Amino acid sequence: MCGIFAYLNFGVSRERRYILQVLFNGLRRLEYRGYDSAGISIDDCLLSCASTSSSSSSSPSPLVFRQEGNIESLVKSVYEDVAATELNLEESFTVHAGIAHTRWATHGEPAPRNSHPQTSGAGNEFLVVHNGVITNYEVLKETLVRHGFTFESETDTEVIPKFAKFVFDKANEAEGDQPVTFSQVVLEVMKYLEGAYALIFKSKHYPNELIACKRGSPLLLGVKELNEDASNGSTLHDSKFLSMNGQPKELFLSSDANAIVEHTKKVLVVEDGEVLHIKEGGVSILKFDNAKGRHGAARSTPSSVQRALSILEMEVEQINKGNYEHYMQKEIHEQPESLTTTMRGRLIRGGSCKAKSVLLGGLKDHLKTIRRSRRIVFIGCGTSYNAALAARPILEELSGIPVSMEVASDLLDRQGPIYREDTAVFVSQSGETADTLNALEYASENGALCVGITNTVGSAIARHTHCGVHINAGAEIGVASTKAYTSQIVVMAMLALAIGGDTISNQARREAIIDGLYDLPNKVREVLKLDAEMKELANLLIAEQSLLVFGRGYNYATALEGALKVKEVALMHSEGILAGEMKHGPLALVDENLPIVVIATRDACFSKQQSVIQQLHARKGRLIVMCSKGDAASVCPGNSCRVIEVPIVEDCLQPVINVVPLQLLAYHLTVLRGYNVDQPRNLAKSVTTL
Ligand code: UD2
Ligand code: GLU
Ligand code: MG
Repeated sequence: MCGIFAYLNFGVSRERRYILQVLFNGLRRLEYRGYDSAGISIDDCLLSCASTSSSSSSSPSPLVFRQEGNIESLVKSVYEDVAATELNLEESFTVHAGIAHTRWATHGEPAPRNSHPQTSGAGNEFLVVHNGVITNYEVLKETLVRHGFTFESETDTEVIPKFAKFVFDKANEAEGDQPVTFSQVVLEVMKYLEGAYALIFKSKHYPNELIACKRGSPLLLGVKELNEDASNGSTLHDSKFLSMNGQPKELFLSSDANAIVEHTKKVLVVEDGEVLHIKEGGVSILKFDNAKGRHGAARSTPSSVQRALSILEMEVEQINKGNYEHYMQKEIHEQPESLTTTMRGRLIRGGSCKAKSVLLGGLKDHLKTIRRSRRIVFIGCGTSYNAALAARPILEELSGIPVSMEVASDLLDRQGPIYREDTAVFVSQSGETADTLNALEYASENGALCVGITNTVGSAIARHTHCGVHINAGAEIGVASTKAYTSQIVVMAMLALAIGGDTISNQARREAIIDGLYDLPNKVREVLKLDAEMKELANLLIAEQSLLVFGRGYNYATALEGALKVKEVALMHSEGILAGEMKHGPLALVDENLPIVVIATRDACFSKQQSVIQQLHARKGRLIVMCSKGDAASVCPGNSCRVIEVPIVEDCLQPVINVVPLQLLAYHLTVLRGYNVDQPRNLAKSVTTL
């Protein structure tokens, strides 16, 4: 998810122009991660405080610049603003702390007020850039509102700088005490934050200092000592700030090594729970002792830790797309993480007298209406349609409500009937798909309850539906959807659990699915190990004209989606075929040349698929069988076919696992055939035209 970056120069004179360039460049290096807005903060130093005077009366005020859209539009607006004020680009700072952010909205639409840095209010006493999600922001916000704070954004992040100001003001009210330090303020704030985050704090009260901390989201510190000979070792120690003797240095913080490696290879990978305090050119690291209770007394006295710097094994040339060559490859491999984010805060563990359950905040007030509807209609295009198809069986099973499927354009072509008693579910990664949007308008006019499932907060579908669920898969850049597909299926499985309610009769089934969801990221990690095997298979198929994929039941969707991936990126004809339809046409195509993938993992359709394999084999079909681990011998007649063994999961979640080898196959086929993986010929990421 998005990125953060900070640049602090100490003991070395840097012009404002240079500082801006370093910050913008840092953001450009993070661009590949996907984002929808960006922002920075630098100091508005009056000439009088350009020296190191630390009296707060002459301390610099942080300035904030934020823009929706790409980094270049931020850059342009910053230079325009600077030109319109008295800020001098040539002004030099011997010490300065700047912070920067690219945002992928999770809370509140992309807009300048929702971009980061988020602020404590007028005067920017505390500023924060944040990657991740604060899950308990609502309660914190209520508390702060009670204490007179007013909020300007819809972000979860805004509670953090405001809470910091609250803590700071409280500490200063207590007379006679030592002045509170920046790290004390942040440590207190951190005690109350739940969720996942990487944070950097900047404050008017602590000029030229920065605090960085994290839980869950990645964060690195890069250290560039400008006088290497004089520095004695590279160990960071609490009481002794790194180079208290005032060695000149430049420090960089980033969510990604990409933005650091061009400056220095000496890094410290920040660990969960650690708080880095950068002050006077030194870095101290404090850490909560996790062994103690979350709110226990012991936790309130963090201990200092000593950490050694490591050397990045990365070259500047390597720095686009992280360690991956293509976005599609990166997105396939980050599915364990994207699925975790999709489920975060939505699975309820239950307890001794409470069943495990699912909480979809965006739907909870509408569940009764949905349960009363006469039918549920899934509406989507392409991959999103396939994801809905994968989820349809479990939704029918748990809700008992008939579920029908509509390709958005076809529904509109037919002006198919939609009624007030219908629940229409619109599925779209971008939330801007033109056909799906038109179908939404149509269904809405016909009085149906309209539910959105989208990856994009603030998108047209999110805004125009009555309610919905954000899949929170993070930005997807490759045109061929991969991680959004698996997150969509998971959201719709959770939707089935939420609508199904908890009757005694389906309790065991529900609990098994919830357990399966918890374990799903691990199982995806396991299936990703097939990467090399899929590359080998791609090598065998490189010159083929066509590939058929047979599936049924839960995995009919997998067959369609696997074939769609091969078609759209590898530019090879490929068709997903409902295995039950085999004898009504497709069997005529079978010969010893045409490669056929048959999905035959364990579920209620397994024996039928075994029979399909037998029949294809009898016609000398060139078979590639996907089966559950351990089934290779039983699915492959006379060892005559190639086998892809995948981990077994709860049947309704199996499509999430089974699609992964096909995504990998499509990816490798594309690379080996020499085509553009991320921008396939003639295709666009969001289809916003009809
Ligand atoms: C919300 C927060 C989430 C977390 C959680 C804590 C947002 C965007 N999400 O997540 O980050 O703090 O609360 O409980 O602030 N919606 C539509 N159409 C769509 C998608 C969503 O109308 O296509 C609505 C939905 O009904 C809800 C809102 O948008 O009112 C947020 O949806 P969500 O899925 O992000 O909601 P939730 O509770 O998981
Ligand atoms: N949850 C925060 C927001 O929506 C941060 C999102 C991010 O990681 O960019 O503003
Ligand atoms: Mg698509």
